[in-house]
Amino acid sequence: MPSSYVEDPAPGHGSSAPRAAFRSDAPALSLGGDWRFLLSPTADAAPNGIERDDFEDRDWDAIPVPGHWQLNGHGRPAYTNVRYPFPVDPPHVPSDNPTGDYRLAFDLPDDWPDERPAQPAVLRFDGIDSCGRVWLNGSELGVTKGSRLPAEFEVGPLLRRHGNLLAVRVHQWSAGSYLEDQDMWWLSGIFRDVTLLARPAGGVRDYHVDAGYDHLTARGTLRLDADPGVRITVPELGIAGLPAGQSAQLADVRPWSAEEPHLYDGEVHTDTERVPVRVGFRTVAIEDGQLKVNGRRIVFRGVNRHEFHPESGRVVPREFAVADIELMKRHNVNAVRTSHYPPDSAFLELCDTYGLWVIDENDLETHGFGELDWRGNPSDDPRWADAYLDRMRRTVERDKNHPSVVLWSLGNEAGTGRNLAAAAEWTRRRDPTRPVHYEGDTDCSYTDVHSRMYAAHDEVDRIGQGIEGHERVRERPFILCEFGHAMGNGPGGLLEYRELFERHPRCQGGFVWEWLDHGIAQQDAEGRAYFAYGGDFGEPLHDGNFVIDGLVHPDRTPSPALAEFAKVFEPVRITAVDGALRVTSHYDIASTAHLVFSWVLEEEGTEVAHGTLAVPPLAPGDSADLPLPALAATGAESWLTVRAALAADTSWAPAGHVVARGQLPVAPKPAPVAPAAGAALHVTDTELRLGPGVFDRETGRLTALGELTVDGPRLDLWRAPTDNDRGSDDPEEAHWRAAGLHRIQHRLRAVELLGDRLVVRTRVAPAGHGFGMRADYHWSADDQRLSLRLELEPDGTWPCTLPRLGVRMALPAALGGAEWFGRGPGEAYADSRQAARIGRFTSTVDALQTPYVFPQENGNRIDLRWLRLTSTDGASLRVDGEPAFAFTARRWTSEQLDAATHTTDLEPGDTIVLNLDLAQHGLGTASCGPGVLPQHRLHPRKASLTLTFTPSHAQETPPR
Ligand code: IPT
Repeated sequence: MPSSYVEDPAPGHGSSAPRAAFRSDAPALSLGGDWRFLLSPTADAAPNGIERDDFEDRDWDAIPVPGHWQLNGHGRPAYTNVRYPFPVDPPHVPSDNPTGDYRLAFDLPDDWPDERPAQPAVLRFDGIDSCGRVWLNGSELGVTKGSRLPAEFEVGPLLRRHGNLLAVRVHQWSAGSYLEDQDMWWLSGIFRDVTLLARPAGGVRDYHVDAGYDHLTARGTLRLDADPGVRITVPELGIAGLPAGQSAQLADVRPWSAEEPHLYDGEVHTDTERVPVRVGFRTVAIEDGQLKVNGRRIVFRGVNRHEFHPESGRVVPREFAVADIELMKRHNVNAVRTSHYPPDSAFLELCDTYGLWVIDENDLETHGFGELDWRGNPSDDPRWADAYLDRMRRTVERDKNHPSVVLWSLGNEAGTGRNLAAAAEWTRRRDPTRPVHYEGDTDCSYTDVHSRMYAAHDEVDRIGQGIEGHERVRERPFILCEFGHAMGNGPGGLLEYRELFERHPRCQGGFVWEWLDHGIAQQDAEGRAYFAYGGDFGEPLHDGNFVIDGLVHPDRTPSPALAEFAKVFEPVRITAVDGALRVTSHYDIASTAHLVFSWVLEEEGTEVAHGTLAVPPLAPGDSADLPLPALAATGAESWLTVRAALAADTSWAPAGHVVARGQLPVAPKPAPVAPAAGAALHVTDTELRLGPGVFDRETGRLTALGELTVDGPRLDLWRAPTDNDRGSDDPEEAHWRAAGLHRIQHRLRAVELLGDRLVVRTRVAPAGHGFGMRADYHWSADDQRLSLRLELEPDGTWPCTLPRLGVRMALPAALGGAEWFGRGPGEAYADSRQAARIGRFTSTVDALQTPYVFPQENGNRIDLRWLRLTSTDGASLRVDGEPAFAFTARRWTSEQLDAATHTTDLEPGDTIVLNLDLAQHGLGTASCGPGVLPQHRLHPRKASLTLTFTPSHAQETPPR
């Protein structure tokens, strides 16, 4: 029989009232480190008496606290998205309820205050997943639930100078698990800090610093709410000992914002305790249907952030939190939704300091009830009312002093019901300074902000026009609490969302799902590193790689999508308008005075001139038109690149960091290079020779280019489907496979020898279908160059779009270097191409690959004028294209990429597979959200592409 507290829907018990998280000058003892640990398969199997001093734990293992037992050699992680990994039988949990017993013996440090009667002290747990029962020195302190929320227990009278014994029994499953169905790994244990805090008599129990800003008068109002006797001092503002309950009016304060996070250092204090505080003045309001901070409309250019580390799970070392924030700021992210629970408090301190708007979300999700049409959903069941309120209180009380927090969120995907409405009401009463958010309240009956997830562009447009949704929501600010599902390669369509946020004042941005891939670092049998996802730990029920959907890879390497985000949401836009240069500020609050502007002129990607630009400081929304720098006429294709960079170092990036960039064409591409012509066709029994090209006599296939052995090029329509191709109820991939695009056949219609030209006519089609594509290869050459004009024409009625349209060829593996003039440096697709600029780039075939945790199409470079692949011995192959083309180059085929499920499945073969494309289908975000927008879809069409191949020889080895 399970212990009653485990299955009790009520919150835990025995802990003290929730309060703000803070560190003071009172003594504190971190209890992190190695604890003794025993994992039992069920609660009943756990030993009796672990709280007793004389209990023998010599056979137990050591385990780090904070930590998850599944990532420290006990049990295994499991991933489910929506479904509960146990029967939905609330509030019951499985009998097989892994139970971890933790024991720690500790002494008080010598300088710990020693008073009679005993000095008060609290034992603080910042997070135990999912339910912990706690004893100190044989006495039970209580039970805590609410995994990502703190619990404090009074322990003063129980403490001993030496030989304290702390015991904690942690159950993997509890009634609380029904409220914690967030889309993430199920990971258990004491995973946040444990601290013993001395509580001086007459100290600061709790406090709320309310610091408002009136943008009309530039006045700040500072008010401290706390017990009588508590005071606040902020020297810079001349505030010395303002007592709790009083407020001070302050002229000319510098407000706090995500763009200018000004904080005033101060202290909340009593005679016996001092708490350092950082005060940020700002006022959040909803006016005219818009969310405003300090009187200004703000736009969330945000991300959803889970707490995750590839080795330690939801134990996130501080330097990783800092790295996250620096990466966000450097990529023009200005907001975070703490999906779907309050993060470690340290993260919010960093948001205050660096400047990010935060939606702080309660630790609550009951998504799995959706599978039952929300029958029995705790959100509307009175038995869970206390638990809902308890969680919300612990969130708000803990985090109320952070200026970065501008909205409270009741939770995520928990249906709707009275318990949520009550939580909203309590929150509004407790903290009238921040609006309440919850996406599931679709008609805003108890929330302040209209929020949706994954709404398609046209729907957002209708919302912006005020012609969609309940009457009440039409007057509210609108945000996308989730959009742009960043699973695998994608999302596409961010630019079109940004345009909507600019068109409609009430559409105030959103939060990309999500910040990072939750891949768990593993090694295969050969010791090769890879990242694991759902199913890799033998889970009977799992949701595969749906947990790999971030803008950064698990090790925080930015994915191409993050570069796209940075470009789409850049705070300054640089464009060409009627021969002038227009600079527009898209900051919400800051002026552009902190930026310096510079320009570079490049001819065919090589810098020929540069200079600086004097741009007057612009207020938000303003723009300036500047004359173009006087530039000498050039013969080659030339582009002017203008950059806006930080003038001085900031906390998140050094001076010179580029925040925005624009490119203007200066001199167009000269007339296209004429295809090679004039060389005669030589015919032997087995071969056709045309300039540097050698063809198979029978099939007309190219077999050599000069000294390079090649195979192809042949028409190719397939790509390894992306997660977005595979997603949605009506996946593009299913149509492609049904049409047989992954198994097309090439029928030779004719090989025509026409003097100085070779024409190879084919029809390309999948088995079992009547439609196909005529692909005719028109070859001509001179002595050095071989040109192909590919003529394509659909035949019959095609049922679907095409993954790609181009040719594939095999090249010697030695051609592992790449240089091109076109867009780069990163990958780009039709609907995710803002980050790719025109330039000359170098890379290697290996470095061209984006190692998506779940392998799929990647690495496409677009708008190439030319490409050169090189080998270390000096051999090379240059390809010029008309029109511009795209390429991917890999050491494996699309079919191998398609079959791979982990990065370690990709083994280099003995050729390089080069795809040269006219186009690829866009990416979209159908893995969760809308598919590819009509303008980015690739339909079968009549098309022509000219490619000129110029091979060059390996350098001869110099004589010895
Ligand atoms: C949405 C969830 O809120 C989020 O946690 C995550 O699971 C995301 O989907 C997909 O990765 S809910 C979905 C039903 C729209």
